[in-house]
Amino acid sequence: MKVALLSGGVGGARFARGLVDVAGDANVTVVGNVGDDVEVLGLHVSPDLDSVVYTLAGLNDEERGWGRAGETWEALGTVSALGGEDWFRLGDRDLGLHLVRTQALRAGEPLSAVTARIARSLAVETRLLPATDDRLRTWIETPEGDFPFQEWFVARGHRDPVDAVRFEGAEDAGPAPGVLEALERAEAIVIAPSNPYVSIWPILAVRAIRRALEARRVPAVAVSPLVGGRAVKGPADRMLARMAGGTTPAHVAGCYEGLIDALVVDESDPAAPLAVRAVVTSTLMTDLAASRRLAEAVLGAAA
Ligand code: FO1
Repeated sequence: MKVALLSGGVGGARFARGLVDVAGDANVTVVGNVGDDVEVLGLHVSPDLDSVVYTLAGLNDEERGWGRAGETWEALGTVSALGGEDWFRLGDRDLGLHLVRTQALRAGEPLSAVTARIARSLAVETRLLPATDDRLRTWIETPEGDFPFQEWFVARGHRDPVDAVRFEGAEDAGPAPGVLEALERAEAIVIAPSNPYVSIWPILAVRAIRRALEARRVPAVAVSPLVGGRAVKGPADRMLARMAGGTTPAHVAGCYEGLIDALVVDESDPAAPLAVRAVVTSTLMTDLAASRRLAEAVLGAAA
């Protein structure tokens, strides 16, 4: 079955690995979030694309969740010693990728092209596309002020409660080459167990992508990022509580109104009826086998 997967970083990457294992590389296109891209030390970092590519290449750090396994921090140590920008931690191995990407972008190569090249070089055969090649940045609105995503997430430890999110540049952003074709050709559209507000909404903020989902002729299935009403990692539960009014599957489904036909929810979450079909299974991806089982349940829900 041909699948288009909308994905954020860590949770999405884990799910992508299981999905690719079940459906095969040739059948999966991952459309990744770029709203949390950031320029650090003059380098363009695309954390969510990198989480997917590192995970599919088997190079990711499982424990930290982001970046590469076996990482060292010598360059960052020098940056700190020189009083440089060290709030966003770039490891030595990771830095190499950012150097290559930044140089390519400066030379005029679109993000989609350099992403494909990096994936190929790391022997990743799954198609990975940024949602857009245009500049699109997530901003977080809080009682303490508005912050660019990574400033809120990393520098401020995502502690400020979130009143709203907005996506700078989304109005003028077009889908990256291949994104609409992947959505049109897909036999199922899947939304990964990622934070709806800051991982999936930035993708849907590209108007043509949202329209493609609204006009779909194939099933669209989202996976809830909650287990027992709590986010496995990150601030999704606090954001849902404050912005949607609760942390049940219904609140997650509400984030994708008109865009999905089924929501895959964890067995520990309340089984109240939803506006879309609920598919109950274990969603915790503790290892590859668990990610595979979840992917099978999702494909089953789309069949
Ligand atoms: N997350 C942190 O909490 N602290 C960091 O210093 C940090 C650095 C970093 C560097 C490269 C990269 O690809 C990701 C990095 N992340 C870091 C993770 C990232 O901020 C978030 O996980 C995603 O943006 C949310 O999806």
